[in-house]
Amino acid sequence: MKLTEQHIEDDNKKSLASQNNSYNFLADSLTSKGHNVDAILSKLSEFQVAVPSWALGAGGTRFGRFSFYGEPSTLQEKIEDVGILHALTQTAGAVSLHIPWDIPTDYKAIKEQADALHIKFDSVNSNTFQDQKNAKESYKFGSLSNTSKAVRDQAIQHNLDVINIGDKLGSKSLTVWLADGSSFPGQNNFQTAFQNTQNSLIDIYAGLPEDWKLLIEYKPYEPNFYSTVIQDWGASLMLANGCGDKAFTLVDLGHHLPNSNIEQIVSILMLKGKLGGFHFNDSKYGDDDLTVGSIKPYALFLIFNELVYGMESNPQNPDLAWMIDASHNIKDPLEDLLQSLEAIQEAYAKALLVDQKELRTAQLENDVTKCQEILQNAFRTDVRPLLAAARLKNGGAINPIQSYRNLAVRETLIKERGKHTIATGL
Ligand code: PSV
Ligand code: MN
Ligand code: MN
Repeated sequence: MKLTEQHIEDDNKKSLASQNNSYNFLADSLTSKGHNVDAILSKLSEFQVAVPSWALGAGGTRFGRFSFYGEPSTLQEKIEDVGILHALTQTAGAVSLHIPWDIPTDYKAIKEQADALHIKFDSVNSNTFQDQKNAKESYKFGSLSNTSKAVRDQAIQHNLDVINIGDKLGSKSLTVWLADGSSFPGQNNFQTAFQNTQNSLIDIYAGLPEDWKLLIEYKPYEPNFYSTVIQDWGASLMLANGCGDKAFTLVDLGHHLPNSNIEQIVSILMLKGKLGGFHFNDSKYGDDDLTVGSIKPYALFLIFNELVYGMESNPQNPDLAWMIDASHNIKDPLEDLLQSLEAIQEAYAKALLVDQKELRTAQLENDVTKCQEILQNAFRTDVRPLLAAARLKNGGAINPIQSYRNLAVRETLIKERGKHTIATGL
C-alpha cells in the first residue's frame, strides 16, 4: 500500500480549520514572547528519526507473542510500512536494519523502493545475541568477549559482513549491541571479557569505511542478569576511545538502572564529542521498550533540552543517528510508532522553546527558581499545533493516527498481506 499526498490532503480537510485556529493562536503567543516560529518549524521538519525494521511487527515477551494482522513479512513490506509512517508524519525518513533479519536479496530494487519513498538507510545493527542457522560457533557464552578465539572471530566476521551490507545500501554507521555478560558470580573474568571485547571491536573498527562510524551501545542487564560486559556509558566510552575517532557511545533510554540521570550522561558525552547515536523508548521498570513519552515525558524533555544544547554548542560532537527502539505486544505496531514519533517531536519542540540565554543568566545568578520556571514553562506549552504545522508544510497529516484510521491503512494491509503474517525480529 502506498499513501499518496492526495489521500492525506483530502483527509486533512476535516481538521484544517481547527488546526489553523490553534496554530495561529500558538504562533502569535510564541512570537510575542520572542520566539522565531519559522525557525522552530524548520528544525522540526529537518528532524528525522529512523524506524527499526523489527518494530513493524508486534513484539513479544518471553512469555509469548500475539501477532498483529497484516504484519510485513519481507524487507520490501517493511520499507512499505516505513513509507506509510513517513508519508503521515514526514519525520520517519529513515530505516534501521538488523542483520541477519533483513538481508536484502535485490539491493538495487530495495534502494529504489526506499528512494521513491524518501527513506534513507540509517545505522545497520549486527546480531551476535542469537545463534544463526548453520553457524559453526554458538554465542551462548558470549560473542566478541568469548574466551574462544573461534567464536570471537565468527562474531567479528559477522560485523564486517554487516558493514558490507550496509555500505551497499548507503548506511554510514554500524551499531553494536552485545548481550555478552554473565548470569552468575564467578562465571566470567571481568577483565578478560572486557579486553577481548576491546580487541574484537578494534578488529571491526579496522574494517569501517572512511566515512563510517562505530556506535557502541551499553545495557546494564538482560539477557544476562549478573553482569554485562558493556554495562554503562563509561564502559562504552572506554571501548570507543580504545578504537579511535570514528567510534562513539550510543545511548538507549531503556538501558539504565532506575533513576539514572540520562540528561547528564548525554550532556557530558556531547561535551566530549562522543555521543554517536540515540535509541528512543520509554520504561517504567527496565528495558520495557514502551512507546516514547508514555511514562516519563518530563524526563524525555529534560534529555532533549541537553541534546538541543549540545547540538547548538558542541560542534565537536557529530550528527546523531536517531532511532526508535520500541515495540509493543498489544497495539497496532504502526499506531505505536506514530505515537512515538509524535512524542519525540513534542519533546524536541518544547526543548527548542527553552531560552538558553535566559537560562544561562539565571544559572549564573544562582536563581534556582527561575531556572526551574524556564524549563517548566517550556514543558507546559502545548506545542501540538506546531508539530501539525510542520507536518502539513511537508505534505503530512494534521493528525497522523486519525488519518491512519480514516484511510483504513491496517485494513488495506490485511487485505494485501493476509491475516496471519509474521514479521522477523524479536
Ligand atoms: C537491546 O536491548 C536493544 O536495545 C539493541 O539496540 C538491539 O539491537 C535492539 O534492542 C533489538 O531489539
Ligand atoms: Mn537499543
Ligand atoms: Mn533495548
